[in-house]
Amino acid sequence: LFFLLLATSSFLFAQPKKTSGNPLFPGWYADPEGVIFGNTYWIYPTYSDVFDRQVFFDAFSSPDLVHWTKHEHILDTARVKWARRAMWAPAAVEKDGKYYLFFGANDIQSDAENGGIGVAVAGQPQGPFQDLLGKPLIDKFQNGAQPIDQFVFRDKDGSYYILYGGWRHCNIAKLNDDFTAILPFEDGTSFKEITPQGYVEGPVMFIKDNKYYFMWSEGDWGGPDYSVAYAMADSPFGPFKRIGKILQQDAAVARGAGHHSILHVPGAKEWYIVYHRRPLNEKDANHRETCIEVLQFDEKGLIKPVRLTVAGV
Ligand code: FUB
Repeated sequence: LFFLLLATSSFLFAQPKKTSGNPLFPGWYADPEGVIFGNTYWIYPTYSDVFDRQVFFDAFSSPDLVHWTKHEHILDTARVKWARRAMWAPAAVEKDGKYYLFFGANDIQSDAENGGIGVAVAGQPQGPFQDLLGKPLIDKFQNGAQPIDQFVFRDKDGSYYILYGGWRHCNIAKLNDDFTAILPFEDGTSFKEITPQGYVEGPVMFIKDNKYYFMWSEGDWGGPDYSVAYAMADSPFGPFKRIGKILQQDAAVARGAGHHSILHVPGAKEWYIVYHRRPLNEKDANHRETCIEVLQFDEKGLIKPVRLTVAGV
């Protein structure tokens, strides 16, 4: 009787799973871009295959963060003529019924090389995506910012901005209506530097209670101390006041926690941070897994430190 009661009570009081747990899905998936299209959660990560090549993207969709469907090869280098090698760190956005995937390619180290940030478009979130321009949208260093790690942000007035930048520089630029060009600002410049203190790469921006939150990755991307920090401002152009780190390695769980994005259903109580991290026993720089945690704010709107979990909640 005791065991029957125990089994019945644990059934009645069992909490429904909130996510599929960490990692969210198997495979070396990094730089996860989490985004909500309609009633569906989507994640667009970088994929590193067994040869450490990053020549195509898979995407994952879920109605509930628990059950995931994998969408294979939504874009690959064969469909992007100028992408000779690695494509990574996608940013996804829906506009006027079309789905856009911004990505970095070729990892250029100077303006003499071909590559930078490209844009692909599809009629549905699972692709297949096609290269929109036949060339990069941003192919040069501006203000010292390497054209990688882009994030597309929709401001309150409906304007779209692209934030991007490696090499410890972050730029913001205004996108035109169909994402085929960068629009100059009123002062005639096209790129404004908004690098906050400590910034390395992987910018993310969102608005909450009229405040602009700017988050980024810092530390060495291949090392254990990779982490996420943030700043706040009253405008997308800053000035951004650094608040501090909120996500970092936990020697008991995983190392190298960084390159993240945010999931929040408008009006819902829950906020989530989607990020990658390295299993404790992994040494390969590209062996990173996509994970999720709850993101919480205190009464002043400051982000509380995030705990790395195995359960993913
Ligand atoms: O995946 C390649 C690089 O690793 C990204 O550009 C960085 O943000 C880091 O996550």
